[in-house]
Amino acid sequence: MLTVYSSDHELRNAKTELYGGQLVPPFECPERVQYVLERVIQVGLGEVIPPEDFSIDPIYRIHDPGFIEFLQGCWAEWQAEGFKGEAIPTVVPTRGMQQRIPNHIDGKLGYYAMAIETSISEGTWPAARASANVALTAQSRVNQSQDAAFALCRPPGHHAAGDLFGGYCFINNAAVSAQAFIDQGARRVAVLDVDFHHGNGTQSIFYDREDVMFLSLHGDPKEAFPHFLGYNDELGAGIGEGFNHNYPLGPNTGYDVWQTALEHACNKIRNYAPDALVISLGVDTFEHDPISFFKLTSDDFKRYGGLIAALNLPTLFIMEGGYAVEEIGLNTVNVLSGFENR
Ligand code: SS9
Ligand code: ZN
Repeated sequence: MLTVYSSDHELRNAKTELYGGQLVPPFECPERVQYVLERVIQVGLGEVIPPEDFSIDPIYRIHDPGFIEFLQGCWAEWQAEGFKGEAIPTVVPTRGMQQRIPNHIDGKLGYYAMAIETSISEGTWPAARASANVALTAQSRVNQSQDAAFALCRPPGHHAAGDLFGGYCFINNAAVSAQAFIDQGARRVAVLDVDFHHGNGTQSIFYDREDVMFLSLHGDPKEAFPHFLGYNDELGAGIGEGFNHNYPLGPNTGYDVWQTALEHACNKIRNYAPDALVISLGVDTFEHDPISFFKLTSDDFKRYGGLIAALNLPTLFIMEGGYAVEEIGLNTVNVLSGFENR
C-alpha cells in the first residue's frame, strides 16, 4: 500500500495541552507519526511519497473562509498581544450568548473552538495545511487507481468542523478527502471513523447530506470526549436522514463487542454501495492508550483490517488519533497489513 508522508508535520510542535487542570506536553506529539513511518518502512508496506501542493480550494469546499483566515492569522495576532504562552481560548459563546465574531484574538479563539485543550502554536497552520495535502495526495491516488492508500496525516482532523478547531484538530482531512472524491465524480462516499473518539467534525459537516454517509464507533459521549455529540439517535437531517450512524460503546469495551459494531457498520456501508471509502484511522482504541477506555489488542487491529478489506472498495486511510506512542506504529500498520492480506 502506498503511504503519503510530509516532514512538515514537525511544524506542529505545541508545548502545552490543558489536561486535568495542568498545562502538560501534548499527547498529540510529533513522535507519533515518526513511529508509524518507521513501522511502515520496517514491514515494507510499500512506497512512501511526499505530498503534492494543492491549492486552498479543496479546503474551502469544507471549511468556512473566516475560520481558515483565523487559523492562518492566529499565532501572529496572539503574539501581537504580547502573550507569553501558546494560544488557548478562555471564553466561549455558550447558551444564550451572541454568536458574533469579535475582533480581539481572545474572542476569535473562543468563537472558533469546540474544545479548549488544544493550544495553537507557531507552525500549527503550515502543519495543518501540509496534513491536508497529504490526505489530498493519497485521495487522488485512490481515485486514479481504484485501490487503497494511507495518508499519514498529522495533525489529525476528525474533530474539526466547518468552522471549529479542537480535540487536536484544525482541518478535517477526512471530510476534505471525501468531498474531493465527490468533486471528482463519485456519487456516494462512506466515511467510517474507527478512532476511539466520536468524529463530531465529520458528522456535522455531512449531517444533512445523502451523498456522504458517516459512521463512527467510539467511546460513549456520556463518558468520553467530545461529550456533546455521538449519540446513537443522531441519524442525519433533511435529505441526510438515515445517512449517519453512531455506535457509542461503554468503558472497557473489548474486541468482540467492538467487532460486532464494526460488522453492523460494514453492512450499512454495503447496502449504501459507495464509490469510495474513507477510514478515519485512530488507534486510540488500544488497551494501553493513555486517554481512552477500549481494550483492543495489537492483534485485533490486524483482524479488523481484514474486515474493512472485505468491503472491497477503493479505500483511503487517514491517520487520526492514537496516543500510546510506543505501540502506535505496530497498531496502525497492523490495520493496513490486515487490509492488504485480503
Ligand atoms: C480526556 C481528554 C480528551 C481530547 C482528546 C482528543 C482526541 C483526538 N480526559 N482530550 S483523536
Ligand atoms: Zn481519538
